[in-house]
Amino acid sequence: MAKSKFEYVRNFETDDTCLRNCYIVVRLDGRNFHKFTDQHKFAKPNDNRALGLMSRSARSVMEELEDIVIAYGQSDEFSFVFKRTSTWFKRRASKLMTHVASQFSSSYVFYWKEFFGEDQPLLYPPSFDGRVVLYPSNHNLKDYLSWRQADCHVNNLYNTVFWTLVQKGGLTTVQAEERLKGTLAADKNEILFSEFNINYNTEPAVLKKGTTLIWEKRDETVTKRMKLPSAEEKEVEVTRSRRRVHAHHCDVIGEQFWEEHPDILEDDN
Ligand code: DGT
Ligand code: MG
Ligand code: MG
Ligand code: MG
Ligand code: MG
Repeated sequence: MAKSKFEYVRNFETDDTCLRNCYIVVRLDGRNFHKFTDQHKFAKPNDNRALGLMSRSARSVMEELEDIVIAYGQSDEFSFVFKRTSTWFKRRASKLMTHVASQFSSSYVFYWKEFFGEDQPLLYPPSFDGRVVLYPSNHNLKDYLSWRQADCHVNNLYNTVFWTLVQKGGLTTVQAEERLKGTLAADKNEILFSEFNINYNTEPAVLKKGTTLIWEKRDETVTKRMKLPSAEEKEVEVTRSRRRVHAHHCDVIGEQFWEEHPDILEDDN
């Protein structure tokens, strides 16, 4: 077929192919969630319904898109890591990022009711920004995930003390902020423990560590009805190994997680 005279405009498209051998990380972050969480009456500092919905949406991203080996989320953000050998969408950054962002956003809306029920309707369409970052080594990728998990820890400790001072200590938000100025992690732990009898270490792991999603093979047993030659039906148990996305709320900064799940990362050489 002859090319139209308009065809040349295609050459204006820029090449955004991600460098070979690198892990492709797409990080999403809720747009203006300060307002969104306020208007939808999210519990402070952490809303379990919201965390569940974030996780559910991230699982849908992993199940619907190809080659994501691990995802990590906390607060209003989620990072998705494509395997370094992925050739999905010819490694075009814009394609990968927009597919992740739109699959996540539509899932967030689609599953909203499952987590928030009828009492908290979705008041307006939320959106998520996305960015792509490439990491050339396992070391860099682990440091990236460690950075996000350290951020989760620092923010959660701060928010836990802050809202405890307000909700249980009767301080205003301004007074709580003043009280925490210049305090170190140990001071915050101490305020929680000595003034409110809260041991930060026993707070739920999902809040302290965030959520890590990975593919895992596990045995699953289901009961099936089988027709016997005699036309009788019989219930039998069938065990199959199934690969599914599983959530962990564990430390990813140390080596243990990576030693326990050696299939997530490919070798550096
Ligand atoms: P951005 O990302 O620049 O468009 O603006 P924001 O407002 O989304 O800022 P960001 O992403 O730095 O901070 C996340 C906001 O979401 C922050 O105001 C705290 C809020 N948030 C996240 N998870 C929860 C939650 O479980 N409960 C409540 N109450 N707020 C939450
Ligand atoms: Mg932001
Ligand atoms: Mg945000
Ligand atoms: Mg954020
Ligand atoms: Mg198309």
